[in-house]
Amino acid sequence: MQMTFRWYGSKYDTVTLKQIRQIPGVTGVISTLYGTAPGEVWETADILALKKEIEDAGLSLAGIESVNIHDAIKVGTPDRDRYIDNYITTLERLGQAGIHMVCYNFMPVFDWTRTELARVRPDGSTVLAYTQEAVDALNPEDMFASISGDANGAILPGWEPERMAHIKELFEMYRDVDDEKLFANLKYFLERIMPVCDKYDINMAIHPDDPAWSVFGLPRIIINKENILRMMKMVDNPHNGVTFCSGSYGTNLENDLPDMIRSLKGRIHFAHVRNLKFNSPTDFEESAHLSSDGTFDMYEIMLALYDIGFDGPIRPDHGRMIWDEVAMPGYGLYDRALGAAYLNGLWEAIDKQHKKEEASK
Ligand SMILES: [Mn+2]
Repeated sequence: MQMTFRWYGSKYDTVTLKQIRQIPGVTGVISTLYGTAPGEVWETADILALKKEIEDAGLSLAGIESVNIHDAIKVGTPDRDRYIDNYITTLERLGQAGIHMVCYNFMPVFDWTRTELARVRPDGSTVLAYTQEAVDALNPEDMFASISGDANGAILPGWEPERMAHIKELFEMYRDVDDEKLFANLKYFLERIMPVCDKYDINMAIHPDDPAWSVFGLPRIIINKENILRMMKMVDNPHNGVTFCSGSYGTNLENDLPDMIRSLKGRIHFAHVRNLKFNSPTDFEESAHLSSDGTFDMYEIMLALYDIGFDGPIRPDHGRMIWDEVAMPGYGLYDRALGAAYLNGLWEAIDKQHKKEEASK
């Protein structure tokens, strides 16, 4: 595996590449052209400039998170082919630039959903949190207002104000889209992009829906083992793979995370590893990465990744806001750096133990 760190670009991120370079064991950056809208073709010059900036800082551009999917593709409107053509052009250009992993998601209307961006924990840190009760009490239009007001001035991924201004129309677009239609539209999209992925060896890594269930009556399909295996099978190409995000699949306590990882051997192209702390099955908050601070056994998650021979980029995920840092919620430097160091520590211990056992056989 390669330990990486998500970075939004020097125009948007409070964290610098120099700081990332100084986190022990972090060698790569996961980035995007944050200013582009879903459906736009990425300019080669912009891709190369991003890559060069990262490489000049002594890091590698280990993959893109995300190239977002236009709603026309998810809904399956008559003009979807135009947007898929644009997507293919972007993939072509990324492939030509030597980029081989692209994360994306297929969530209708909203990207990840939280009801609080700064819940105070007993240690004084603040974290993103979710309660089903709060979602049930809101209508979708208010959701955006409630989430954007608390973002430390940052634009949250998937919650771009330009899109959210049209939220009523977006909901209208998805009115007739159920799980089956969404699966069919995903299949159509994947079948069209696989040739360019084969040509340039680009691993597509779908990010799970977060939380892993329907919100506001919208369909959500990338939520559990059954559905993700269905997706692998319906377009059975190794380039059709997943981002294994423990914090997203983990929102549903019925998801057995190590078991899911093992069932996806060979198809996990990117890993987001973080912990959650559940206060009840419908109330969770993001905790420190350490097992004992949350609900998940992080050792078992890393062991499962090790056992399947995972060799793609991995990154710590949302962190707590600590030490008075002001940054995009979830995306400060300090707690994610602690997360990277911890995950590297687990991996080193697992690897050394494994090699010792092999040597003594
Ligand atoms: Mn994630």
